[in-house]
Amino acid sequence: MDPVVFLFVLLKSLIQYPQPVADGLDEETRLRMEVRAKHLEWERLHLEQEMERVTRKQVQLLKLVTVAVLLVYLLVLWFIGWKSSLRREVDEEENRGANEEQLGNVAAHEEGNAGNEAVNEAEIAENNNDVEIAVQEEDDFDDRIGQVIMERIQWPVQDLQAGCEWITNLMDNYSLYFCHVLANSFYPVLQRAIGVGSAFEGWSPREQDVVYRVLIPMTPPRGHSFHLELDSAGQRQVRNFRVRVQLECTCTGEQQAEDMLCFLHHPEEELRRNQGPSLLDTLCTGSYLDVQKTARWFYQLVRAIWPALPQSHNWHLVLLPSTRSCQFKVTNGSESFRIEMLFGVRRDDSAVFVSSQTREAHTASTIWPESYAVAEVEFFKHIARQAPPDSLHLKCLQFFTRLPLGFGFSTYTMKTIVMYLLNVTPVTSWRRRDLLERLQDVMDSLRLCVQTKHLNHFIVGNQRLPQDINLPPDVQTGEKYNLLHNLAQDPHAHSQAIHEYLVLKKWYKRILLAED
Ligand SMILES: *[C@@H]1O[C@H](CO)[C@@H](O)[C@H](O)[C@H]1NC(C)=O
Ligand SMILES: CC(=O)N[C@H]1CO[C@H](CO)[C@@H](O)[C@@H]1O
Ligand SMILES: [Zn+2]
Repeated sequence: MDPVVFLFVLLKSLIQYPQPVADGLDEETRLRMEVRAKHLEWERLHLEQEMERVTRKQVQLLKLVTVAVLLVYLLVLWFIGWKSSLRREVDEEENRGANEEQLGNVAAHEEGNAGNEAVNEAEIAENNNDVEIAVQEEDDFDDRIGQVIMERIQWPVQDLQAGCEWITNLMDNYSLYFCHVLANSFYPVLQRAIGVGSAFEGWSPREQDVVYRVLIPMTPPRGHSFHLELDSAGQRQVRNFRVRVQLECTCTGEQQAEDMLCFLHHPEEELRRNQGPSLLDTLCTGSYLDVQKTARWFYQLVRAIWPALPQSHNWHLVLLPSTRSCQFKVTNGSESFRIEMLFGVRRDDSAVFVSSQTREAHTASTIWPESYAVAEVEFFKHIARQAPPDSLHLKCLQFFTRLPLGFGFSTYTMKTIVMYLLNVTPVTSWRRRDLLERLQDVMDSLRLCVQTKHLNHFIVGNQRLPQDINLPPDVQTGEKYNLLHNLAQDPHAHSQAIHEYLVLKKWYKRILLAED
């Protein structure tokens, strides 16, 4: 077996260490689990020895290389220093000579000086060349390291950009029909879908089953208004909202509309006979917009419109179950895309939404958690606009989000670390020659986070975000929250995280320094 694969299998078996045995278990099971635990323990010891041996060898190798590079570097520096001190001596001598000559023959002096200048210029140029060559050599060296690392990592084969374009096209097609179908109704008005999540940010932790996520902003239909209410009963870590739907008078004023009856001031009988139901009677529970009802409505729309789309000729639509979003897959025999349509309401004019997406398993159907997905995708776009085309920041992120698959660090933790680094390092320092340094930055940051049990959310309370990402004031100045709060609260989780960090570090070194 390939040693790397072997290690990974071992690691996985370690992570799936059996849970504490419940009291009711029979003796045989207990025995079997004990044997298994022993076996795992043995595997762990073996693994540790293997790791130690490998790292010791690699550290020695690394030391040798470092010493060699340092020696060469010192030699170059010494050579430059020697040459420039030599030049200084020569200059001083010549200046002294020139001064003496000045007293004598002016014409001869001028000639000599001109000659000196020419010589000096040539020498300075030569010295500059030496420095440039030294810097260039160092860059080349780093670039080769970067190249080796790039070749060593097995990058997933995926064309996210083509996928995103296809999905955007599909959503635009859907959008036309949404407008058409909903024109005279009092359902939410659906705005253009916004691609969010890893695929639209340009990276993805998984090779198969990339999920293309879009968020569809909803605005109130005629005669209605939305009011976002912070739900204080929620936990501190997640800010939950409810969307209160209110009927507005359309007799006069801003909302005035000729082709509809006012929900507030026309007799109920007339409304029932001549006009569709208000949003309160369709997708709401009480006076609050209901996520699950809205999701079911989305499913109906997606299914009903599909046959009308040009894509339906060559592609097959499969709806997938979900209570808080609309998930489906489209397949054409050789290729398939998995799509998740989330929906939400924009907070003011900002990049923050309240959305149907949730991390919690059981969220009441009228609860809309605050979502920063759009702000994050905007951050990645902001970086992409400024970064050179050969920037590897997304590869760095991809590397680290694939690496801990099966480890205790979430992809969101790794993404947050990379976002922080992107925000403080110049966008030009993510090229191939900087790769080793940037990867090391991520590892160092992760170590620091685990040590201090602290990693703030990247969006909430971050006042150093790029100006073009518009946040509501309460989010911008909001209380920061610690994504690693569980490490701070649970000592066991903390020691587990330290252990996982150490394993991850060995794994990381193993990949970067692997001997062929
Ligand atoms: C499926 O779609 C992909 C990409 O659009 C295309 O390259 C491929 O030829 C299609 N396959 C079939 C069987 O139509
Ligand atoms: C209006 C619109 O976006 N139409 C697009 C629908 O999809 C086809 C191909 O899938 C495009 O060619 C259209 O431009
Ligand atoms: Zn009215």
